[in-house]
Amino acid sequence: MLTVKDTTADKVTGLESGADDYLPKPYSEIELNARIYAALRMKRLQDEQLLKNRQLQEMLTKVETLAITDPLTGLFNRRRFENILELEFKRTIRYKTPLSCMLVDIDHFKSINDTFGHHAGDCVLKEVALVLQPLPPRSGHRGALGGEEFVVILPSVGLEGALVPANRILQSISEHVFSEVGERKVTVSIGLAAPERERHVRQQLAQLADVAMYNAKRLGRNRVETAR
Ligand code: GH3
Ligand code: MG
Ligand code: MG
Repeated sequence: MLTVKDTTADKVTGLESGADDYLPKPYSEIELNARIYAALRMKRLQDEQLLKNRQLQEMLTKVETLAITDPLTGLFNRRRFENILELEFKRTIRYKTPLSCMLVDIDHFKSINDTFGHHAGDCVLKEVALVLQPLPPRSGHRGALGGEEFVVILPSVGLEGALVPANRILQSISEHVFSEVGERKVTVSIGLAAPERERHVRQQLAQLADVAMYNAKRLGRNRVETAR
């Protein structure tokens, strides 16, 4: 700001109204240039800092995404699963809406590995995720829990309602032709559980689904069992 007003109060008013610097007239051109260059130096430092902050933020976002993603399938991982389950559980209790949890475990996966190799096993895992992804309901949260276990959290869907998508998954997997395992059919066993109103805590829900899934194994695999 260049002005004829040059009392201290004038300078303060000028700076307070947004001027970065203040020179009274008559001014010296040399001083004006020196002050402009000083201001440009500050600006460059600020710009560099902004850029650094932005790069840092991008890196943080990437790391955060990696931390909640299963590297093989791209689905969310166990950590994120716990998180979503907790959020959905709270919602269920607050709004008294249903909720169900589906645990999907590949049948005899060890033998797939043993027969076709670990790489083929990995391909099967990826393809199971691809089959799961587009199946209804769209609101279902799909995750990979590590190993050969998958999970689907179904907000606003009760135990009866969850049987439909569960059977759909069962059928889609058993009909899918997997690329690295020749003629071999791949099946899954599914355990379903739903919280009884306000009685179950979050961990119990996952445990119940696990028990139901093991019942499905015990009863012959390639089937859905619900926890009652
Ligand atoms: P079940 O029908 O009872 O579930 O039998 P299963 O063979 O599927 O179950 P089990 O728990 O005995 O074996 C799971 C196998 O999954 C053992 C392990 O080597 C394999 N596995 C775990 N994680 C991975 C992975 O990321 N990639 C591959 N290829 N194999 C994995
Ligand atoms: Mg398993
Ligand atoms: Mg298994």
